[in-house]
Amino acid sequence: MVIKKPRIVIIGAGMAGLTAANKLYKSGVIKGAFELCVVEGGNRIGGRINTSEFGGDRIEMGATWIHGIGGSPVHKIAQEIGSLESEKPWECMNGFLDDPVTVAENGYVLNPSLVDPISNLFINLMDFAQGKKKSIDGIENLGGNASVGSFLEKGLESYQKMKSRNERDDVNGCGDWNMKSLEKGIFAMHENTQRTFIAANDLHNLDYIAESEYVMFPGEEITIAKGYSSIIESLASVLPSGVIQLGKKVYNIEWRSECVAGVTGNGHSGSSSDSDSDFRSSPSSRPVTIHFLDGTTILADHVIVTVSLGVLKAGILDSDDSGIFKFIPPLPNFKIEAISRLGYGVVNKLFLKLSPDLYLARFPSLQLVFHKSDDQFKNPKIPWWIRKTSSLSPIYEKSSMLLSWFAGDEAHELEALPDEVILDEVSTTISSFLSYKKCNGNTIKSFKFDKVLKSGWGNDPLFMGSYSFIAVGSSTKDMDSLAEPLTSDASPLQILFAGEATHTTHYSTTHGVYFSGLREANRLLEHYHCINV
Ligand SMILES: Cc1cc2nc3c(=O)[nH]c(=O)nc-3n(C[C@H](O)[C@H](O)[C@H](O)COP(=O)(O)OP(=O)(O)OC[C@H]3O[C@@H](n4cnc5c(N)ncnc54)[C@H](O)[C@@H]3O)c2cc1C
Ligand SMILES: *[C@@H]1O[C@H](CO)[C@@H](O)[C@H](O)[C@H]1NC(C)=O
Ligand SMILES: CC(=O)N[C@H]1CO[C@H](CO)[C@@H](O)[C@@H]1O
Repeated sequence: MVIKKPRIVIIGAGMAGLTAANKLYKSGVIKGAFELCVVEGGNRIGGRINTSEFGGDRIEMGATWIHGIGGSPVHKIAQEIGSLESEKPWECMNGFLDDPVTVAENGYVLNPSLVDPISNLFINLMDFAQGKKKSIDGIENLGGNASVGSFLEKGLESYQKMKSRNERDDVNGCGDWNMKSLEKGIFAMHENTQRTFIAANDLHNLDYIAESEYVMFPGEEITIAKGYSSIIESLASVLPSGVIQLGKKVYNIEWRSECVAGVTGNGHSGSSSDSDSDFRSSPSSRPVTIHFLDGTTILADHVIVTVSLGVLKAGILDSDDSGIFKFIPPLPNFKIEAISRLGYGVVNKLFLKLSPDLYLARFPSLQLVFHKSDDQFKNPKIPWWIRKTSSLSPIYEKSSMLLSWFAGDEAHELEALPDEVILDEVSTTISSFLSYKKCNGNTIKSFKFDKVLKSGWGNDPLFMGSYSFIAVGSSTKDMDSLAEPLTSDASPLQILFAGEATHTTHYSTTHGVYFSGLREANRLLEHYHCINV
């Protein structure tokens, strides 16, 4: 009789799944220790890494930056495979563009002497919240707040109090703005940039304490010349064809919950441990059965789940069993609670190609300051979904391809709008912001864009959003709970969890994802080394 090798199935061919597959293949499969396959619901690998072409440029629809090259495993791979150089220009090849032009609604170009003090205040406040600074000159009573949003609000208030600002302080030549409203507008612009970093609709929902627990890698932040997908392809290249199966959308996962023994799950009530009515009379030798939407099934000894926190949340909320990612029996309570508490939001990128007759000299790296939505001076032609956009910039110097980032409700709306509406409303907005050019005798009647491309992370059922954050009411402990494997005495390590939302200090980033994939691969490798396969 042939003894069956243990079978490991990885759900999801994003960064987490492919990192784990790469490690398990090199350290286990080629030694004959077990079988491996990766099942992916979409028709491509990469997940939230999605390098694309648009208007002749290589652009990133998802992950864009290596957030700090010092110690980053993603940077190391990119270096090793020669992905950091290219003949063709690439998105943000010059880093963050210098010398942005800041314009306030209705076309007031702001002097850096107005913008910089508020930008510095914002940076100082964030440094304080992140524990990099112990005090801020002239500002007292910081900290002790529940959310980053309320902390920032208080910081600006203290600043304006210190400067004795009031509504009557004019700003020279900016008719419908006064000093107080202008400072608020500039501050809000920075908050809106922060929303896109965090994927939070509202910074009042971002936990204050967690902000200081997050770890950034040191060094420059750079983009990848040959595209982020080159990292993915490199990880996948060790796997023989057939290991990755595309178009396999998981519907539900049947596992055996008898004697659930969470590694650190003591004190959590394991809801499912006593409800084990579905113990089968002649159980298969493999404890887990994965059911796909196409009606097929795969049996497995171990499953590494790497689907997004958004997909896990949708599975929990989906009470009418409409076929979104389910566990049977349901996950233990402590996991359900962690999944529910953690924050997960939408960020989308919008690319716009300038009309050829408008290439002009050079489109500026534009920072946008909007009136508050209840301000009497606000321009009624600018729609609400553009009012929290903080910038519109060429993707590299002199490029005619422009990029804006959107978060939260605005990012959702962007997905829902037809391309023509986007083109029309952005043109109107930018034309009104840049109408100042008229003053220079250099009349620009309207800014026209030819083509538009936007990402769609919020509505895609394979993602349901972009990345996670620590919401008020949750903590990084919830990420540990999420990372805890489901295991039982009879069938150890049945279900393991990797992915962006399972790393407590580097969540939301590709390098955090990489570490989580290695962590789960190593968990299985250790398990099998112990019993000397
Ligand atoms: C717009 C945007 C910008 C970003 N910018 C950056 C950045 O600059 N720097 C950075 O470090 N990170 C960035 N990120 C975050 C980064 O992309 C993610 O953290 C990372 O790619 C997530 O990898 P993952 O493997 O955890 O999940 P995923 O990439 O989501 O992989 C999970 C896979 O599971 C599949 N799947 C889902 N449901 C099912 C199912 N039912 N059956 C089968 N398969 C399923 C999905 O199709 C997907 O391929 C960005 C993300 C977005 C969306
Ligand atoms: C990935 O990129 C392609 C374009 O190459 C795009 O059509 C698709 O919508 C992108 N996926 C998401 C979720 O944005
Ligand atoms: C939740 C919390 O601690 N909020 C505090 C934020 O800071 C202000 C000003 O110090 C306090 O009044 C709040 O209680």
